[in-house]
Amino acid sequence: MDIQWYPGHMAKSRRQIAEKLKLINVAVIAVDARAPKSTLSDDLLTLLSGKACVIVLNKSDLADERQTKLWTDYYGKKFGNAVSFNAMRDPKGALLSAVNRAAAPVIERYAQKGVKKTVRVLVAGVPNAGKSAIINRLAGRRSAKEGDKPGVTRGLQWVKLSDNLELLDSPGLLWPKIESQEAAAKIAAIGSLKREILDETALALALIDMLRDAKPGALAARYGAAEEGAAHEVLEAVCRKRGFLLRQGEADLDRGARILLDEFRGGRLGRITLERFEDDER
Ligand SMILES: Nc1nc2c(ncn2[C@@H]2O[C@H](COP(=O)(O)OP(=O)(O)OP(=O)(O)O)[C@@H](O)[C@H]2O)c(=O)[nH]1
Ligand SMILES: [Mg+2]
Repeated sequence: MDIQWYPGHMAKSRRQIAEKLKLINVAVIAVDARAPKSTLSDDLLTLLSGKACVIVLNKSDLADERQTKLWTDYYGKKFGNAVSFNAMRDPKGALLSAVNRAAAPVIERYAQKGVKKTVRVLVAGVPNAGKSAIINRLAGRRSAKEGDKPGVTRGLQWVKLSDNLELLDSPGLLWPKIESQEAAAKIAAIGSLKREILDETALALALIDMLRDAKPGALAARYGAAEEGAAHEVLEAVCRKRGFLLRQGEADLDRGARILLDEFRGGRLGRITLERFEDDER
């Protein structure tokens, strides 16, 4: 599978974020807990270098709990602050504390001059990671537009939490050059790339391999089909089990692919992390 992914407007979004950086005291970087490595962009880290950061492993409800803990601990040590989060459900306390911890030195500096500082927090990350949902959770209201597809947030938007805390929502960012097709496939599998730019059948075949590696037995348990053999045989078996057949009795692979992607993304195959902490070379 060959993924090409950098739409023209992303360079503009990156520029818009860069223009606002002077105002920003803390950067909340939203990564997807199902792919905590591939969704943490080096390009974004470079853009934000020097800022106090909080890494949020969002959508933790869809990821393997143990893996999320390992990755959160690791990022906490590496970047100072990291929390796992479910923007649909979790109370905001732990994340707010992490933001306040990250902001503390700035607040302190201003306090010494007798000034009460408004802390400005950028929320950034790959498309569809849940940036707007995180903001809404922190705000306790639907201030930012959310949606279950990438590219929902189009421009920068300030959301005021209180007199001394403001959040900046931003459009999802990818980076110009794909370093690894493997990472790109994971980013695609979790739903951070637009459907229109993907060969979904090829992606579903790649996802079958990822799933067999990340959680053996998950495919068999969900679809009642053998998960050994070539990926296309597994997809075919899924189609047959679900009755996705074309007129001549052939498996409707495109339909099966779409369902598999949707069900994985919706957590129907269980809580799965595609990047095992133990496997990573650090
Ligand atoms: N299960 C689950 N779903 C989540 C979580 N956070 C966000 N979502 C859902 O994921 C989808 C994407 O959320 P958004 O907040 O729009 O994501 P975003 O990062 O702002 O996306 P863009 O603006 O398109 O870059 C929405 O359907 C959210 O309801 C989470 O922690 N768990
Ligand atoms: Mg958004």
